[in-house]
Amino acid sequence: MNKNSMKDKRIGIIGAGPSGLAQIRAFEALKEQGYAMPEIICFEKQDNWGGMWNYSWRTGVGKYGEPLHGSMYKYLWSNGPKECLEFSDYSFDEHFKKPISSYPPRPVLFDYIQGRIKKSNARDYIRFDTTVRWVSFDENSKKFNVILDDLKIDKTYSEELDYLVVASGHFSTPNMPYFKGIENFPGTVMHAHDFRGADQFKDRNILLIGSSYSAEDIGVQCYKHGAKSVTLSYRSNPIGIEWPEGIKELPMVTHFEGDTAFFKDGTTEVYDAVIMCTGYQHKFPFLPDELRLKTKNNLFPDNLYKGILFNALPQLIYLGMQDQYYTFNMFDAQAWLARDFMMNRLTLPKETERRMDIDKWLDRNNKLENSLDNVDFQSDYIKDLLSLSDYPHFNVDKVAEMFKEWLQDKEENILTYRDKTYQSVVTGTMASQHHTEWMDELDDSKERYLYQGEQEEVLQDNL
Ligand code: FAD
Ligand code: NA7
Repeated sequence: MNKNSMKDKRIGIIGAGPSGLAQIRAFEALKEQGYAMPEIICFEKQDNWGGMWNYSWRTGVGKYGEPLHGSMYKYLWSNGPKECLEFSDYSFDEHFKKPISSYPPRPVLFDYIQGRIKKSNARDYIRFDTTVRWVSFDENSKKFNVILDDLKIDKTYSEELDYLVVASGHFSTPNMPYFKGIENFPGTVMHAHDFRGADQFKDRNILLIGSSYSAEDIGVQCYKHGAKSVTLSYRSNPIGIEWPEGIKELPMVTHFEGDTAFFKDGTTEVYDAVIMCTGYQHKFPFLPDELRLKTKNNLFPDNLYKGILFNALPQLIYLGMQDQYYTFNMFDAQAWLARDFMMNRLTLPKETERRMDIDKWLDRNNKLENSLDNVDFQSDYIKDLLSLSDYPHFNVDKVAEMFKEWLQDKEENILTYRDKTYQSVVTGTMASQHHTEWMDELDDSKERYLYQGEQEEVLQDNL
């Protein structure tokens, strides 16, 4: 292929979170091989990159009145082993220059994400404080028209683009169910999206609705930081592990009367706060009906060929729209393939054949029965992606094994699973043990995390 053939094309990326940054990195990797780059513009509504990992103390709206993106909170530690998400072209060893533990806190992973992208001129591609308002596609010119707001100077303008990559995330718009009587609940009622840390729930009796990642982690965080009692209320299935005294699971709430919650099994209990850990909506307010991905949170959203290319219009690409076991390395594998498609390095089969491929994955997705099946499914999906691009291969089977061990670790002890260590499939390095057990570690700062304890004090004293 002619290495200059794409240089007049314009590519837009919506969002500079891990998925959008993966897309930029994928192009940079090709540039290093001597390819002329198309014009790349990434639109990011926040004032920094990192997406979810860019913590905000705000709730509701950002400083320019846009819906606040972030759902992460203080004291958030990785909820899976870092060895399961490691970039295969930028290892933890390369970034931190020493082994670190398997479950770093948010600021440390944020630092890692930035390390890879800071090595290039990625920032030059990104327009911060810029919200995508509306997208349309012109059938004649075969181009997208994207309407944007420069929030800082309050100016609306538009861009014409040949390809559009939607990397705007899907854990930001709350799914907020209604329960009869909740409007009269006298205490705090919030969605997990607005939870910013466990401090305010010290000595409180809290009720979490949901039985997935958010309920599990917010429940454990509140327990760790001194909540009086934590109750998780499940709709379909309980998490079903042996909880420590002070955390329990009950079936679904039926209704509230004042500060009392009534549960399906007849139990009633009084609470100080209710946190809806009821998941998120895939929400794309900037996309018209015919271009919008419409899906629930699952491992293979419909209508995306290879999980990324909108089948009716492959020039429209979605990254990271799946429910996630794999995260950063999956976004990379997707972004490399998307890049090859945009660079004419990948020839697509016909729409009907693509549809058959999608159906094959959907069919298998429908038959998944448990978390172990889910891990195998997403692992096979990653292998499929890796077989189609030159993203540096990694041992996916080994990562799948680690995910299964992680599930087991959590089941054995939800309070200590983050003290376990795993081996990198990228470098072979064994993670180190964190200097403090997770339950005793109340400081999630990078400085504290990277501090080497007495060893470092001795070193400092000798300087
Ligand atoms: P996001 O990180 O959500 O980034 C999307 C970006 O798009 C944002 O920067 C946003 O501002 C921007 N954007 C959105 N709309 C617009 C618009 N209209 N115009 C311009 N820009 C826009 N993953 C893990 O691997 N480990 C964990 O421990 C972990 N914990 C999590 C905890 C919580 C509470 C949540 C919510 C998620 C967690 N995740 C975790 C998953 C996390 O979502 C992914 O790791 C990752 O952030 C997804 O990257 P993304 O780029 O697809 O989306
Ligand atoms: P998930 O994983 O989508 O889970 C949502 C949970 O909320 C799940 O247990 C649902 O029960 C429950 N839910 C959803 N709607 C309702 C209603 N109407 N009533 C009661 N319960 C409901 O979202 P999470 O926030 O836990 O995790 C998302 C990401 O954030 C994840 O990647 C983490 O890393 C952090 P169900 O089982 O469907 O019956």
